[in-house]
Amino acid sequence: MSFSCGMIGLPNSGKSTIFNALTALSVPCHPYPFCTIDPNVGVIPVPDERLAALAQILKPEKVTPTTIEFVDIAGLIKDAHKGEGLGNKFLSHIRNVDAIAHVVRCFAAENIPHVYSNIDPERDVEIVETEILISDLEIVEERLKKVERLAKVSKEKGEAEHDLLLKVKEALERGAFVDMKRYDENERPLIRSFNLIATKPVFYIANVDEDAWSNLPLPAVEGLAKRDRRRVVYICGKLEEDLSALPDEEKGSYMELYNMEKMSIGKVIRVGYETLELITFYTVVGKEMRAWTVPANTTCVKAAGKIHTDMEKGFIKADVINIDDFIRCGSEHTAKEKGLLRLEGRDYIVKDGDILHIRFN
Ligand SMILES: Nc1nc2c(ncn2[C@@H]2O[C@H](COP(=O)(O)OP(=O)(O)OP(=O)(O)O)[C@@H](O)[C@H]2O)c(=O)[nH]1
Ligand SMILES: [Mg+2]
Repeated sequence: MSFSCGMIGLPNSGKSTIFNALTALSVPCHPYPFCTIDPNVGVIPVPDERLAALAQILKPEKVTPTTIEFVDIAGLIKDAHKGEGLGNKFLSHIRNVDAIAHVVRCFAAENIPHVYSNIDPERDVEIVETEILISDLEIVEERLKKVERLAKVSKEKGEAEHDLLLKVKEALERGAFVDMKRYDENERPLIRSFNLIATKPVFYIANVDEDAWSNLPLPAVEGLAKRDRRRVVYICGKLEEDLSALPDEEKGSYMELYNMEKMSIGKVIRVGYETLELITFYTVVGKEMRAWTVPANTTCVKAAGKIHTDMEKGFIKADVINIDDFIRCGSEHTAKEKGLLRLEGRDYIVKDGDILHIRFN
């Protein structure tokens, strides 16, 4: 199962357009608000230069990159919690994602109405996030009621949850996303079980005009990113959607025309991936080379379990070599000679870029 990013933003901010560019699919996006009603879901390979470099050396028959899922949902407007627009119930489609991509409209385009008439990233972000906070508050309040009812039957039951719900409620009422780092390791799983959106890490996707490239970065967006300590990826959604539909050999000349060195979709995927605080490890088994994703601080035995439950159950040891070392040495043999191949046990914390060879019973 892939880790996932839910896309939020105002209607007509370009969520579906960017989703299309990411997935090279074609879901409808039209210049009228609330074009998306049901969610669009796409699983996308994560671009990985190290994996490509390793493939150059080993030339395996099959290279499997790791993936990330993007979920494109309907747009939110002010007072969605009171039923404005499509309301806020559709947010349930992104309650289980791992991170949030907030698409912010920075392109003007007079023929595409902006729900609040003019371009104003700060105002738009505030509107969308306020609706998220209100929707989360509704959930927290419902759950508080339930826990309070339960407490009448058994005093201890639900006490910890009650305290935690109050803490989270207070944060939401302050108008801020919940900083999960402030909670300890025992509290986090319980908070996650509330399925709130405001506890997930966020990054911004600033959707800009084609002719805005030379004026980047945009001060209003940079201000938001700095204030919220979030990363930003600039993209010209429409242009990248069009480019993604072209054959590779034609892309280059168009990109030159627009002074683009690289498409931004790769960066969107990469930043989405990095926002999740994940690490990548690799396996080379038989004819297949493969990248895998696990959260940072995963033990070797758990990483083995990601590949196959039998590997976790019968785990003995793992041969470990860093992918950059391997690429630098050019072969496993040279890496071994230089002492770069290590034998690690079950509690070893897997590092980003480790190539693992699991020995198991
Ligand atoms: N000029 C320009 N138009 C864009 C850009 N990105 C999206 N659009 C257009 O804006 C309109 C709305 O885009 P969508 O991707 O449907 O917007 P959305 O955020 O998914 O909207 P809802 O589904 O209604 O919430 C479409 O006509 C797009 O072609 C852009 O970067 N520049
Ligand atoms: Mg849409």
